[in-house]
Amino acid sequence: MIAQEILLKAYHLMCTAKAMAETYEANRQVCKYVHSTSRGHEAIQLATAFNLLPCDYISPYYRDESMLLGLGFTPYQLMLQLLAKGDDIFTGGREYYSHPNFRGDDKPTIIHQSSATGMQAIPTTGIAQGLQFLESTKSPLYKNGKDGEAPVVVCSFGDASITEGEVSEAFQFAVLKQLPIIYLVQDNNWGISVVAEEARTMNAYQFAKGFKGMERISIDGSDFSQSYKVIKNVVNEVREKRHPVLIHAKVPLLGHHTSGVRKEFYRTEEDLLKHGLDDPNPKLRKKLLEIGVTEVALKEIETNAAAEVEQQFQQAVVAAEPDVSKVGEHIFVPTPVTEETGDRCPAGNETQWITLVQW
Ligand SMILES: Cc1ncc(C[n+]2csc(CCOP(=O)(O)OP(=O)(O)O)c2C)c(N)n1
Ligand SMILES: [Mg+2]
Repeated sequence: MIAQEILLKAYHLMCTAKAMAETYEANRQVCKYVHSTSRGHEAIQLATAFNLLPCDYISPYYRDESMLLGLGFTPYQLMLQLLAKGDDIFTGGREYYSHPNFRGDDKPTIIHQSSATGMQAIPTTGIAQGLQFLESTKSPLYKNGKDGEAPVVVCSFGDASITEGEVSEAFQFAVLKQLPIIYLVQDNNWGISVVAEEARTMNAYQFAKGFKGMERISIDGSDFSQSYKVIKNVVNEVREKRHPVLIHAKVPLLGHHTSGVRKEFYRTEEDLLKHGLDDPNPKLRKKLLEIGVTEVALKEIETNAAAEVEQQFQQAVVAAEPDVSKVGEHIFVPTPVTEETGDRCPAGNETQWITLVQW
């Protein structure tokens, strides 16, 4: 049984994501960058976020806005990136919507995210390798959760992106080294305007079978309760057993691929209707009614979420633009090492320069 409080929190954030998508669609002319929303993917994303700790690491992709809401980022913070505002906490208005990075004590760490699909696979698998190294060498840099939980890494993808070569490289290494990483593949059957049948012969679950040592599971990612239970179990397993797991989550795609395209142009009415049947929002609403939450209480959540989004969007619209004089900042981290130290030819060292071949 999942606590009612968790289900209500998920419903509130699902309604928030829905209101955000509607607000962005109605205000496309002021949204500086093309953006994707998480509509259809909310359940699996929230379930994932709710099961992570500040000691963990996650690489969300551009559709993971509900994941970011679930981790505790506010709509206002996300909107500052959408509108390319100076106070955007992720990139100071320099990058697309839902391209986060984060280092702090109250949420998992997020490395800088690229727009190249699938590109998160190798660096994020590298984080898991780094954790394994720190753990095995008992490094003071290795940080457990406050109750001693071992950290895990989550790498999130869309279904089309995992057909890319670098993703296979990452999977190969994760199974070879048995790294503590969860690959979450959100399968909406689409890669922009290309359907699965045009791009691949197998889904992520079937593909994962080829990687010896990869645990795998396929779930209905539009069902919050199922997603929450599975993610909780998988996260606990990886915390304890330290091995890679791939989660294949089937989800509908309810919005456009991005604001830059119109779904009606490349999707049939039948396809749109079929995806609409799996909307996670009414599914969770129905479940809440079944467990006794009243219609009045649900309406209140919906109204509050819409009002919060409206208020935060207006606030973001009037937020300051980036300061032109700071355009050169945040390109490289300033290095503390600016001068060479040490001795290249220490006394008593006869062979000073050898190459591996000479040796
Ligand atoms: C390396 C690379 N190739 C192509 C693109 C263009 N592109 C952007 S999104 C996308 C489709 C990705 O589909 P999927 O991974 O299934 O995610 P979804 O948008 O369906 O959630 C493509 C091909 C890109 N951004 N990067
Ligand atoms: Mg897809």
